[in-house]
Amino acid sequence: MKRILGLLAMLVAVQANAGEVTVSDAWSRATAPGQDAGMVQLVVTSKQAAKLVGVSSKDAKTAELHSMVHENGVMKMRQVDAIDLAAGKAVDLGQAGYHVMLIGLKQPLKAGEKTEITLTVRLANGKEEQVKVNAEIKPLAEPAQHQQMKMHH
Ligand SMILES: [Cu+2]
Repeated sequence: MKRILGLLAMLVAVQANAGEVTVSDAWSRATAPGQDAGMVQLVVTSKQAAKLVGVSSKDAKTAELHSMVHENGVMKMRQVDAIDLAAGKAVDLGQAGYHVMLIGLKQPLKAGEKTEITLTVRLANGKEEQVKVNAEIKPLAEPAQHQQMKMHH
């Protein structure tokens, strides 16, 4: 009995320490020669209502949260301060019209490698949580996506 209680206590402890925020399906694209910016897409889920409020990267000078909208037939990207995360809902940044932008890459993104970013999430209870994410780098984008990158910079 004591052993079972001990195990239960351990389980509870692990759950209490587990993050409120999980990230999956993080990926980016390999960069074309001369391209010094990249986009990262990912799916983020927070157990409690939260906001994604920041992002950083060791592989780039700057990392920003961006929205992407069609305006008069032109795709435009803008930096946003925060992205809402409803409690328990998996938010696919790409589907929601967002992405993480890496600006001033220190080295090219190569297919098959990974790039690490750190997300900052502000929870409804006021606490902030940092989540490290390894984004898988996929092979180079199709021409249409190159155009988007050029418009941005
Ligand atoms: Cu962007």
